Amino acid sequence: MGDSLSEKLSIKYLSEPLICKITKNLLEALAYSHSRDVVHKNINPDNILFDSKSTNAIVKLNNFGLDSEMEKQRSNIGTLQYLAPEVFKESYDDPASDMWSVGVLVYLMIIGKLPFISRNEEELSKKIAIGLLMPEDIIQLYTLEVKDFIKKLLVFDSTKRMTAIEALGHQWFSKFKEGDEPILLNEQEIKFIRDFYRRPKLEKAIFSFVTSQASSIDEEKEYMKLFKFFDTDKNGSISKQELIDGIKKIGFSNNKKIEKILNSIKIDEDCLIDFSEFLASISDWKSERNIKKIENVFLLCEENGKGYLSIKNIKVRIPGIPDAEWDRFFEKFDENKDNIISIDEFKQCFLNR
Ligand SMILES: [Ca+2]
Ligand SMILES: [Ca+2]
Repeated sequence: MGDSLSEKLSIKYLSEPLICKITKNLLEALAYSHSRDVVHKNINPDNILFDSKSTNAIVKLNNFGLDSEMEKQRSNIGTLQYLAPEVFKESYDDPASDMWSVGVLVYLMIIGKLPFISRNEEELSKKIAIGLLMPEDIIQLYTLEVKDFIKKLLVFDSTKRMTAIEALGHQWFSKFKEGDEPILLNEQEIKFIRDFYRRPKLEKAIFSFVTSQASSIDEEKEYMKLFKFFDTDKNGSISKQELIDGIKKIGFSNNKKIEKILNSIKIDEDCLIDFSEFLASISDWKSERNIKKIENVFLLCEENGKGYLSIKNIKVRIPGIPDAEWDRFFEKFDENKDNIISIDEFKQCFLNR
């Protein structure tokens, strides 16, 4: 079994194609239950479960129609924030009320916070009556379709809200192809990318050299989706602006931790990274599998079975780097100053993040 949506939201950042897919799954479950006059009444991230940890996980809706529970839960503002305005006053038996909750949920996944944040029912009603506001700086990073989708669900008049079937026909769902969902990024990986940019050109080159020699096809396929997600102008490299926009998109602009990481990205304006550099930046070089890769590449490049890399030998493998940079590299990683890089010294280059 995988996580609930609330667990996912607390550790990972979701991309729009993935949010779109989760929403579609959710609507299919709702369309089915609504066609049998079953209203869920309690849609919130705790009740949305994934059947596995992969990006292909199927979404399951838990805790259908708990009437007696509802009364108890109404005093709980956490749950209340997902409820449709008409539910405050009257019955819970309208499928349209579930659709409001779907709107709240999609808003939360996209924007990173609830649409109507309030301490109590009265305040919540007032905010809902004022109407929906979407922070422009965040929503502009997403498609116009998802903006429209949210607007058509968070409609005060329940009779004017999209039904589950209508929602499934919304153009948002034809925006992405199956398999478009990039894997999720977590905070650690975002830090890895930031730290990679800070490295000297030569170290970046060594990282991508090892990556291009040793990554598996499956790995490349999976990360290619993520690379394409960042490379919005599709020119085969990620610019500083594309990186920042992409991280904002997956990192929720109002997430304080991500904001801090973003602010610490200092990249030359013209700095671009290609796919193998990107793959290198995001890899967990401390993992056993990657340490194995580093060793294999080292053995591939070393001096005829002598077990080390000399300056001359390594320069041939990675051309186009000024001598001064090589000097700096040896200064930093040739710990015992014998002008050769041993396998342990080579590994330190990757392990010192
Ligand atoms: Ca680009
Ligand atoms: Ca040495």
